[in-house]
Amino acid sequence: MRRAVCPGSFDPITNGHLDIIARASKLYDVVHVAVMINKSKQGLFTVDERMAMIREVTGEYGNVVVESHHGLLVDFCKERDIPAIVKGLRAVSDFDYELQMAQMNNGLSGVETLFVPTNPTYSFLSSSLVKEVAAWGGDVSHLLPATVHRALVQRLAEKG
Ligand code: COD
Repeated sequence: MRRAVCPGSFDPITNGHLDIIARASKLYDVVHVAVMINKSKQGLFTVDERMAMIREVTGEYGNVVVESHHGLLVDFCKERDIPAIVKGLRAVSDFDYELQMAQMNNGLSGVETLFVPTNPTYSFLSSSLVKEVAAWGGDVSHLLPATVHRALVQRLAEKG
């Protein structure tokens, strides 16, 4: 059984994330989507809300398992016997940090990181930018799955 993990904050999941998960799901038997918990970062959505949204929008793939983890990504991998991390690369600006993490993770546990070039349609897309644009009333509906977009608009309205 070939397993891989797509890790992230997913606050919330965007079409850029989804594109990488969909492509990984064609390459591996099982893809674990790991919502990594960062207690020092207050998210717009709770971890449970993020997981529910990811489950909903990845349900059609059939081989995606959505989980959360507090701690090191390499420990998540070790506990589940996952040999590969799949990451999307948007631009050169992503590369430096992603390379550092890939090398650190490999040094810690031998886990490999595979980089998938982003779909150019989403190369500028990040959860934080989407939240910022939406908070100022910009239209981000084409950048998120419809259910996620509705949840984002509602959450921002609740927050005032
Ligand atoms: N196109 C393609 N891919 C994308 C796009 C896009 N538009 N947007 C995001 N992605 C991919 C990237 O691969 C990105 O890395 C991943 O999705 C997750 O993105 P985010 O923004 O949801 O999450 P980040 O960048 O906050 O995630 C960082 C991690 C949580 C993966 C990292 O900090 C981590 O592994 N933390 C766990 C603790 C740990 O092990 N630390 C040591 C690391 S060496």
